[in-house]
Amino acid sequence: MSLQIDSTRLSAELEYLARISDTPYPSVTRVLFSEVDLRAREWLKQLYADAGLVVREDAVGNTFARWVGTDAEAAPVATGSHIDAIPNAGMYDGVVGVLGGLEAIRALQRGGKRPRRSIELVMFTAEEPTRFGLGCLGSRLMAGTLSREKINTLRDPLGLSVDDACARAYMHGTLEETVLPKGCYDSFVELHIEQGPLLERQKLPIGVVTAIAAPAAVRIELSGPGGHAGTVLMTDRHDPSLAAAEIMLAVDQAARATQSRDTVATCGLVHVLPGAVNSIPREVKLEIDVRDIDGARRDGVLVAIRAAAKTAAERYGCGFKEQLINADPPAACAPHIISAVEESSERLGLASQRMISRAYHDSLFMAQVCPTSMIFVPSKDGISHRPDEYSSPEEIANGVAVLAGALDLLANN
Ligand code: HGY
Ligand code: MN
Ligand code: MN
Repeated sequence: MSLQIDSTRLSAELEYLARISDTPYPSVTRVLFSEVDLRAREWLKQLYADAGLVVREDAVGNTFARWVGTDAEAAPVATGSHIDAIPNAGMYDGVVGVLGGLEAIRALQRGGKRPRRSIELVMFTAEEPTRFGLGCLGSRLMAGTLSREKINTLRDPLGLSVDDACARAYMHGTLEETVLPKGCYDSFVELHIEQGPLLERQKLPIGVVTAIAAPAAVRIELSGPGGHAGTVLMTDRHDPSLAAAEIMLAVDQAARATQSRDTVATCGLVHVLPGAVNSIPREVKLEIDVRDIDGARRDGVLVAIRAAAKTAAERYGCGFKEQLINADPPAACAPHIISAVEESSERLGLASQRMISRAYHDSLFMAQVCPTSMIFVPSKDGISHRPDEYSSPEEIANGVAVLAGALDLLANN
């Protein structure tokens, strides 16, 4: 089947969605259930309706748009990604997998052949950790990996719980109902920008993901008496920002110490309170991100960081609290899904290469629901989570065509 991707329409939709944001174009900020997030969701549901898809939404806002196949009872094939964006991010992360997934379905519809299995486009809620500090909230719930007690510990910056936030966004149902039943999907394929430099450097149009790195995050809170920056003598100070500085360096050193290029770590969030130039810090909150394709090696780095943090807090006589936010296993992608993507690329004359994903994605959790893989398209200079994130219309259209071909293969197997 020769598929036509409407790249002009897709580009226009990407540009339109990029402007539904809390920061000015081309920067995108779209945090879970913000006014812009809700507006973007409504706009997407209209696009799904225009494509004749059957739409449903679960209690946390995961949205499902199904093209019903000839065998409506057969387990569907799914695709999808997220549209939420961390502050001052780019316009392609996640969105390419949602709008690109929609265009893949529309291209198959234009091909005139209804698939045997239904094809379902999923828009996952809160892939980014911005609001509740935990990434992949929607797909974790779908995979049944988020316990009620863990959900109850989550609070947003205003102290709201996940349940409160869902109620205020007029979501219906309970979080427990979001868990997908076993066998609900035959397979899942996510189209996503690479967010790294490898495909561009090797001049390759398509990446086929074989595994997804294991993400972990730790929150550390350091405290001290604070006080007047001018009057408290240096010998009397217990300044948590000094402990924090040592910990941030220890994070970097612990990752480099494994000597593997697959180990990465950073301290992406630093809050200093009260946050006045002439007041000695009273509290410093750090959030640390550690990842590796090897779960055990990642855990070793976590141990080293937590030990260094405790030592630093003792050295400066600071209060010390730590909380492991998450430490997830890596995901292995399914060989037959990888082969379906490779076959689709080959049929299109597009070179592809197998690779790991260093970023996490909803596929990390969908791999616990059904056989899963991902399709990557190049990111200019490997840039992502920045307003200058970029993938060209042609690169995106290639990814959409490969996705459409893979969905067609999987939905008619
Ligand atoms: O952080 C990640 O890997 C993803 O982009 N949320
Ligand atoms: Mn992201
Ligand atoms: Mn993403």
